[in-house]
Amino acid sequence: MRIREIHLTPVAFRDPPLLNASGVHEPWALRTVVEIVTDEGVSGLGETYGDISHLDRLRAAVPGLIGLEVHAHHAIYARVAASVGEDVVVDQHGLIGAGSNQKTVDAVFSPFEVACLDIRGKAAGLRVADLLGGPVRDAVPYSAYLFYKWAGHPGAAEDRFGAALDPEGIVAQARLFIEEYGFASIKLKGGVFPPDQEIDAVLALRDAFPDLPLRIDPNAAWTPATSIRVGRALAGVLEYLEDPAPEIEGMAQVAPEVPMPLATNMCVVTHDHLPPAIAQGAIGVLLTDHHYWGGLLRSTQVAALCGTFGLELSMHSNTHLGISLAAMTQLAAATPNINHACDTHTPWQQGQDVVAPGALRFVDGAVPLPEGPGLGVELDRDALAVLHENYLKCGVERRDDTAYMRRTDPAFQPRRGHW
Ligand code: GKR
Ligand code: MG
Repeated sequence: MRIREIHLTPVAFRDPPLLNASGVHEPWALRTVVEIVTDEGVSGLGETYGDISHLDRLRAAVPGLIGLEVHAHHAIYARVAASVGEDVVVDQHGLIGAGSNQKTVDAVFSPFEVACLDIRGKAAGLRVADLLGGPVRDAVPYSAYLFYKWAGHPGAAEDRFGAALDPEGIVAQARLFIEEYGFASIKLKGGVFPPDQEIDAVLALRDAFPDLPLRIDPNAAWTPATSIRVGRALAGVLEYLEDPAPEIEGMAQVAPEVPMPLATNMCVVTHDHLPPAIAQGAIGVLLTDHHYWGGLLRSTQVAALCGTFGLELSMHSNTHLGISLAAMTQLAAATPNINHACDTHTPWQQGQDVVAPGALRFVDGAVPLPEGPGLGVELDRDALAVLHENYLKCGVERRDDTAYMRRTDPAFQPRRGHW
C-alpha cells in the first residue's frame, strides 16, 4: 500500500481563556488534520499542531512521502528528517520545553506515522492498539484537567465554565468536570498565582475530593527553593508534582528534597534529555506525548526505556481534537507502564470536533478503546469544512499566549523560575 495523496487541513476551534505561566489561551485554538490516501484508496488520519511554522514544515515534507509504503516507518522518518534539515522549532508558548532538531523532526513525523498506522489497522481489520502490541486495558483513564480562567474572553460574554480565580472556583470547576465525565483524578494547571494561593487551591481540592489523586503543574514557574517549600507543604496530598522548576538541573535540586515524585513534559522532551535526567535523578515520572516524541511506535520505545530506568509514565496533552484523543487512547491502551491517568484538554473543546460523534466517549473518566479498526474514528467532512473556515477567518496563525495576555496586561512577563 503506497501513499498516493496527503491532505493537510488547518483548522481552528473556540477555546476558553485558560490561564498558564505563559499568559492566556486565545479565543481560537489551531490544529492541522492530516489525511493520507493510499493507491488502494484506503485513508488514514493524523492530527498535530496548527502553528504556521509547523504547517509549513508538514507541507515541505509531503512531496518526499508520496509513493512510499505505509509500512515503511523508517523510510518515512528519513524523508521527514531530510525535509526538516537542520531546523529547530522553539516552542512559542514556552510550555513544552526546549527545542531541538530531533524534537522538530519527531513532531513533523508524528501525524504522518499516526495516519499510516490508521491505514495499516484498517487494511488488516485491527485496531492501532493491536499493531502496538495489543491492548493491556479496555479503557484509558484521563484526569480532570483544571485551569484558572477568566469568566470569558475580554469583551465577550461569560462562557459556560465561568471564572475560576480562587480555590472555590477551582473546586466548582472540578465538580463540573467530574459530574460530566466521571474523572477519578485531578490535575491543576498552576504557575498563575503566587504559590501559596495555588497550595490553598490544591488543599481545597483535597478536602472536596479526599479519595482522588491530585497533581499540580506550574510549568516551571517556581524556583527550586519555592518548589521544595511547596512540595513539602503538599506532602501526602500529591500523586506527583509536575515541572515545578526549570531545566533538569533545577528539577534535580528539588527531587531529593520533596516527598513525592517529580514529573515532566518540559525538561525531558527528546531522547538526548533522558541520560542526564536519569543520571541526576531529576524526575520520577515522564509525561509522554506522541505529538513530539515521534508518533506512537517511537513513544512505546520511550515507554520501554522508562521501564528499564525505573521511571513511571503519564501522558501530556495540549489543546486537541478527537483524532489526537483516539491516538492517545490507542497508545495508552497498548502501553503497560502508563500507570497514571493521562491528561486531556477534551472538556474545553465543548463538543467541537472533526471526527464523527459516537466513537469516543468517557465512561467513569476513561475512554473505552474504540471498536473500529485503525484509530477507530472517522472524519466528519462537514465539521472539518466548518473548522477550516474558522481557520481562514479567525486571523490567528500561531499560538501566542503571552501576546494575547499583554493585550489585557501590557506588563505581563512569562513566569519561568519567577516565584
Ligand atoms: O494548555 O495552557 C495549556 C497547557 O499549559 C499546555 O500548553 C501545556 O503544554 O498542558 C501542558 C502541560 O502539561 O505542561
Ligand atoms: Mg505539564
